[in-house]
Amino acid sequence: MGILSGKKILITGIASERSISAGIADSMYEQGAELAFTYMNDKLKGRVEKVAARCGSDIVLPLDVASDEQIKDCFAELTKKWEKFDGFVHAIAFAPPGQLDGDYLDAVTREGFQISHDISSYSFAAMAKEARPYLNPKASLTTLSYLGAVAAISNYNVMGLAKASLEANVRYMANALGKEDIRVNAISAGPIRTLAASGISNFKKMLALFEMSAPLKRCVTIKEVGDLASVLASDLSASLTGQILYADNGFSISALPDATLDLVK
Ligand code: NAD
Ligand code: 0WE
Repeated sequence: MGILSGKKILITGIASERSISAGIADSMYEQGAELAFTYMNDKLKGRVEKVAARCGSDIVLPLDVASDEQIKDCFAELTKKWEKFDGFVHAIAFAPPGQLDGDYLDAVTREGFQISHDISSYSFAAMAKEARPYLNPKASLTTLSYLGAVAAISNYNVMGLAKASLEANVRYMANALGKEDIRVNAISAGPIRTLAASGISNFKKMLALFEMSAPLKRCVTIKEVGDLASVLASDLSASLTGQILYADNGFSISALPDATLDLVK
């Protein structure tokens, strides 16, 4: 029996086998959860169905979080299958092309700012608003963040601001939902090669530097992030809410790693 047996959890954010949320789904399925899935558009439907099938699920629903109507419809459809459920995973981020490259002030625009905050932060609260009536006590909501929320990282630009907003959102949502015994947390993951990371300048170099610098001397895998997400969704973390947990092999606690000192003569 796994730590999630009897739990029903909705997974968003799968765009490929490499998606962090695919690693989360695999871990949660291994831990005995019943899963349902969303896909952003028809292009991604088949890929999500594939992950759903291997996780024993045939609940695959459309959800573009830019649309309030789609968010409403998604939970209305879900509750035709599940009267109540035990939480969801929000693994969604988007900044318009051009925002995540070069000098922050040159790149940022009013529209880029608005869209990235809407899709990457507001959508977490928007989903919680609609899911609320259907959530069981002890439900758990989890989102994905990145270190760029709390430190300036070249090229991450306006996404850093959107993640800072998302992390504050975690605290305000935890505060609002606590009275219903619903917990809200984020996992701040180290860099992982996914579609969201493809086309990012110097990503390969970032991974190499990460591997050298992190106390555990390796990159983070989607399965490792998935296993932490399973703990957050389970009753084994019943006292944990409003927190940002770092699934980063210790990278963020090290200020001057030996390996980077060796880069200088
Ligand atoms: P990914 O490209 O596999 O997933 C991003 C998902 O966002 C996609 O499935 C896409 O369909 C979805 N999405 C974008 N706009 C949407 C919309 N309007 N409606 C619904 N879905 C939408 O990449 P990933 O790396 O697995 O990203 C998942 C989460 O993890 C993101 O929040 C990302 O910021 C975060 N994260 C990623 C890394 C990394 O290095 N890959 C590190 C830390 C945090
Ligand atoms: O959150 C992210 C990236 C999310 C993302 C990616 C894209 C690429 C394509 C959001 N919007 C878009 N829009 C697009 O048009 N990550 C944590 C991955 C990531 O992105 C970086 C990173 C890391 C890590 C950008 C610069 C520096 C590091």
